[in-house]
Amino acid sequence: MGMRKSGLASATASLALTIGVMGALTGTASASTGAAGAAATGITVCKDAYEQNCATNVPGYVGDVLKQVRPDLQDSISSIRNNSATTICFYEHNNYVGRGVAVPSGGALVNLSGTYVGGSSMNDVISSWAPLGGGGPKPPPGAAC
Ligand SMILES: [Ca+2]
Repeated sequence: MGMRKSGLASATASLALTIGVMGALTGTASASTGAAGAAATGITVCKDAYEQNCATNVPGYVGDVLKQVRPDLQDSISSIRNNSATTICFYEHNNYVGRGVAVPSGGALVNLSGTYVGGSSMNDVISSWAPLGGGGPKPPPGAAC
């Protein structure tokens, strides 16, 4: 009797340990997927200035923010960070049309209210984006594209 209880307690402790280890491994696996996997584009778009209220690791090609990323971000993006490997051009209309603003690899625009293209601000207008073609020099953050 005492022996059975002890065996059960041991099995339970062993199971708990296994679950704990699995949890740790899963955490490690998902962290490394986040760093190197397809989902980690490094592109962050935010509803508010200074990188507040963000969607992280959004796709590199987004033709329609409302349908592909988050409905509330359509015409609402106020800051951007691009930690992808390429310059991304962010456009005011769907499907890569209209005024565009470049964000180079490793660059950010933390307050689009201060970024003017064609005489008006790029704040709360962005509706699509895509990598900027060509192998030329990187444009400065905020350059028209
Ligand atoms: Ca906004």
